[in-house]
Amino acid sequence: MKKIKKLLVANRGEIALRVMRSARELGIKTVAVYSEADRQALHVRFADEAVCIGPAPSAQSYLVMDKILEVALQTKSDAIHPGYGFLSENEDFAAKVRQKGLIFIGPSPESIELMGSKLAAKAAVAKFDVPLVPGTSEPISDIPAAKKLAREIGYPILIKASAGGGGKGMRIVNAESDFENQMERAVSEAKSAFGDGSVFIEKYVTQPRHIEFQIFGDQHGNVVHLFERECSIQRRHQKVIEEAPSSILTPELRAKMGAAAVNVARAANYYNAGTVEFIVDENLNFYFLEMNTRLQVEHPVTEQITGLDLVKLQIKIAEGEKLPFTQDQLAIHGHAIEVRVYAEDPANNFLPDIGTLTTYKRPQGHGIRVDDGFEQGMSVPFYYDPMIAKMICHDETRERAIEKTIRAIDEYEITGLETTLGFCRFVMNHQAFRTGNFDTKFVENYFKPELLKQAPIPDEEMLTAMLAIELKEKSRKTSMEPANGTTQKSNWKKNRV
Ligand code: MV4
Repeated sequence: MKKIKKLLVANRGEIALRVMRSARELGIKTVAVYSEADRQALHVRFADEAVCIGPAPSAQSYLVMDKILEVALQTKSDAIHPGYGFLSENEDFAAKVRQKGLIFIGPSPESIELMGSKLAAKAAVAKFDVPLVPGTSEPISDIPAAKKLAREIGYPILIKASAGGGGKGMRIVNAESDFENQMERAVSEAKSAFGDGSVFIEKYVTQPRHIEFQIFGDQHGNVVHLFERECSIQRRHQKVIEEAPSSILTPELRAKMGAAAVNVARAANYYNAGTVEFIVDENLNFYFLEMNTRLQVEHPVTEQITGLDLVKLQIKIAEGEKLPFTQDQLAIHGHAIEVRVYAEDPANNFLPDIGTLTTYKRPQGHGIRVDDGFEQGMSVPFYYDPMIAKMICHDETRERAIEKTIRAIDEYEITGLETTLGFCRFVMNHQAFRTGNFDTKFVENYFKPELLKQAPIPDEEMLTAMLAIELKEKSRKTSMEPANGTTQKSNWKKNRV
């Protein structure tokens, strides 16, 4: 057990601030690193010490391992927190941090490496009774053999790059006539993008929901899950809205998926925070997709429903402490929704919109949390991710959390650039979202920029649906029935409007 007295945060923006706040509460000194574009950034001002590590482009600053390690040693830091993105899932960085005698706040380099290879991950978890999408767990290169397999699995199928992830390097094949062409493209794309041309094939689940489980392990072999997050509202594989819990999980299915998520962690000898991604099909079959070996952007929704500070937990575990609770001591409290406020124009294909926050006023009130890295008058630099803020609303039920989110969006004042706030209000008001009948194709199926122009007026049908949900919610409180009338055999897809 080694107590951390000083922590270097190898990141920027809201997550750097979020990590430093928890560190400070634990009496840990903080060190910021920053690029020349971030001299005035809030994470630099918040930290006890700050060191410039290079020019604006991240390849010359936030991604330069040796520079960051040098600053950690110079400032006599004991540990490094990588946040998300940048070096957070780089096994070489995690290994180098250790070689310098420092603590990496995250899993072992071996766990990061294992999960970085989608094929190695599938092979490892297959032995632990974790459901996988029908397909191959070996790289496939022989075209006739691959075609035969694809025919057995049944079209449509998906070709995925082993070194890919997060939707990168995926190709859908609808018919055998298209197979050879797509396979050749997938291999050459994977080679040039990742330096590894290994691909595999899976049955394509056409309308999946994306449900992920937060897991936590300590260095003594204990692993728990902190329930799920529903992340189906995305565009270009980028999440915009996340919530917990998911309205389609029954307590039984939650327990089953949670146990599978814990098994994924066990298969990787995993410790610290991690996320196990599943897709769930219309019959509520669930399949393991991949594991993210970092703290995720959307971790606050889990914090709101569990009452835990995940960063503090990460630090304690990195110090060698045991998990302070067992699975049966954890429970879900209420419902939390996160909306991501990006400097993007939803009316223009969600293209980044850089500029200055001429007005920036956060919403306030009970159950509202805003994690951001900006103040009024600051500009959103074009070098990095255009996320301005995450707003997390927490209330007793899903319906109340939705109402609170709408109220808070209306209260949020941002001028000077376009944001995703209006799009998020559109989602909150949409019947498919309200009733829980949506999947990863929500944006594709329902969103048109014109819809943002008129204020949505709930029609009679909508009011009736809302009333029905309200009544259901009331009776559920006493009967312990799952939300939205879902039973083991859900009909969330059949009800689509
Ligand atoms: C899939 C799939 C359907 N079938 N695999 C996208 C991100 C990466 N984690 C894997 N992804 C998918 N894998 C099979 N066999 C659909 C997706 C997918 C998706 C998954 C989660 C959230 C959003 C998505 C959007 C498009 C495709």
